[in-house]
Amino acid sequence: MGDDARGPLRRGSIAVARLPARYRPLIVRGKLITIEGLDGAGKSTLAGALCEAIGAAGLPVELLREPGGVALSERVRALVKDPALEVSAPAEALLYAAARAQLVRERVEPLLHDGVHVLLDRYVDSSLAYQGAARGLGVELVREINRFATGGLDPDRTLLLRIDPAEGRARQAARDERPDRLEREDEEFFLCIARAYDELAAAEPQRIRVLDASFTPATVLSDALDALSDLLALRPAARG
Ligand code: ATM
Repeated sequence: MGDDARGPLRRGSIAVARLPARYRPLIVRGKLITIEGLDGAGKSTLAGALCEAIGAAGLPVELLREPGGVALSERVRALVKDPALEVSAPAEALLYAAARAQLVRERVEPLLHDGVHVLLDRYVDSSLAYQGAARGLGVELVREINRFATGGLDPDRTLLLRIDPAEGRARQAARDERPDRLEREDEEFFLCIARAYDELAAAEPQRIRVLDASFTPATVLSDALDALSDLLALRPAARG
């Protein structure tokens, strides 16, 4: 028996006892849930609240972010956000894809294999909207690059936090942080991303559930749990 075969592991807010190897085939694969939207839509707030709510419902869950989540990808995050660097559109798309490739192999796939649900703050749809549409590389080309990067790992469900780009910008400005390289782009860039997200959602309504991000965080959380209830078999009580 390998040394990873037993012992409690912290997963989100609950402890999961690992099963001996012979019971591994009985573990149901975890679900990959991604959260998307413009900056200022409240993705991180929702992601944290969702992780707590799913953990409180007794399900193993882990929250990760993109780009990031593992050492290599956190370093790529610092690169792509650095306003001092010149980064061409193809380089940008490949950097995000490289960060994703590492995260998928090092963390996401092993967690899903262990039956842990993974909540991911941004994933391939971000690249389709930002690099494919707004940077003008083409959604299909960027999709292809990412198929290679992820080995074809698609989300089981995606929550798209929809916000008016001007409101997103205002919320972002109110945070009083130095804008990163992408946040310095003009209004048209963010309008283009918002349109691209809408098109992606219209093309895949079963996977991508659109949530109105102008509501309060509590309402957005409740809407998100409704949008995940079938996937995670959540009982109404778990949805507060
Ligand atoms: P946040 O963690 O603040 O979402 O930062 C990630 C930035 O990287 C965000 N920038 N803005 N504005 C969106 C951008 N991004 C991409 O352009 N493509 C991607 O594939 C991902 C994951 C993020």
